[in-house]
Amino acid sequence: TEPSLDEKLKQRIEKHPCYSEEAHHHYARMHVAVAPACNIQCNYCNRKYDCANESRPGVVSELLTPEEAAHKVLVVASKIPQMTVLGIAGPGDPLANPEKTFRTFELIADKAPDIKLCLSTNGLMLTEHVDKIKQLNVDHVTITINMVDPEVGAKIYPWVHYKRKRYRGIEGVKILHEKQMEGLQALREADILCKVNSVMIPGINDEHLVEVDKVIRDNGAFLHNIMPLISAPEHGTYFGLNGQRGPTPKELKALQDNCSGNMKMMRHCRQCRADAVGLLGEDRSQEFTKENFLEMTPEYDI
Ligand code: CLF
Ligand code: SF4
Repeated sequence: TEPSLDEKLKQRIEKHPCYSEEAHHHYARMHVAVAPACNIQCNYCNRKYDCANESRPGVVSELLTPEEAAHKVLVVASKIPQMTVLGIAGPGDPLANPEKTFRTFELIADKAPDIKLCLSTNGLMLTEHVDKIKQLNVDHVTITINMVDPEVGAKIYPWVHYKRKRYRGIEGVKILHEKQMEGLQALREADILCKVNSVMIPGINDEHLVEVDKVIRDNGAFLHNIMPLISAPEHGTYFGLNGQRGPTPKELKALQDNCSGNMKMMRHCRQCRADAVGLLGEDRSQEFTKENFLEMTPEYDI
């Protein structure tokens, strides 16, 4: 059984299609792809495509400037009134592109203050930016946490780029791990709702994710979303060189069941693209390509 949420918390999530399973039937989200750079390397990532930590592999989203992104949000909001949440989730790491990410949020908060702002990050630069995130009223932050043991992490992350220096192997993973844990605590202290995404990689972190679930829950995460590795070389995802497979739906469900303590487990994630538009199950991104939306004017002032 799910824990009972107090009224205030309910209100914060009731129109967010990812944080509330119920909401995803009625409310839509959109992403704007304003953040191209990334500061770590995941073994399953091919940089030609969207960030695989919050995205469907094999998809190339059209990069936008913050101004183009803000225009797009107003256009979409006037065509899709159920659109309640604007997320920045790539195509790289939003906090490896802080100027672009925050400029976009500022423009949207100014022109469409009713739209909830959402952010997804690998967590490396979260503590540096948590004050700004709070100040901009971003109430939903996702951190992708694939391990809490750097030995496991060493099989997932070959390097981390932190403060102008590249750290290889376990040295880099330790920095990432510490920063992710600090980031979780900083979100808790700032009272920002935190979801954790974990990519399930059979034979690498699948059993370990039970421990990850426990640690993040103890550190105040609100929701855990375990996503399957989608491993397909033709889609630009691969794991190392040895043809790592993704989990079967049965394996994924078994792990999610194993983890379900007293924290909610997200089970309706659709692994969206970095320029996704619409309800979680529908993809309307192609109605709003740059070529299209730049020609459209919002139907009303929001
Ligand atoms: Fe986007 Fe992510 Fe915000 Fe949702 S998606 S930044 S929390 S608004 Fe949602 Fe898509 Fe799954 Fe992400 S279904 S990939 S969990
Ligand atoms: Fe790729 Fe995302 Fe990992 Fe960066 S955080 S390497 S963009 S999957």
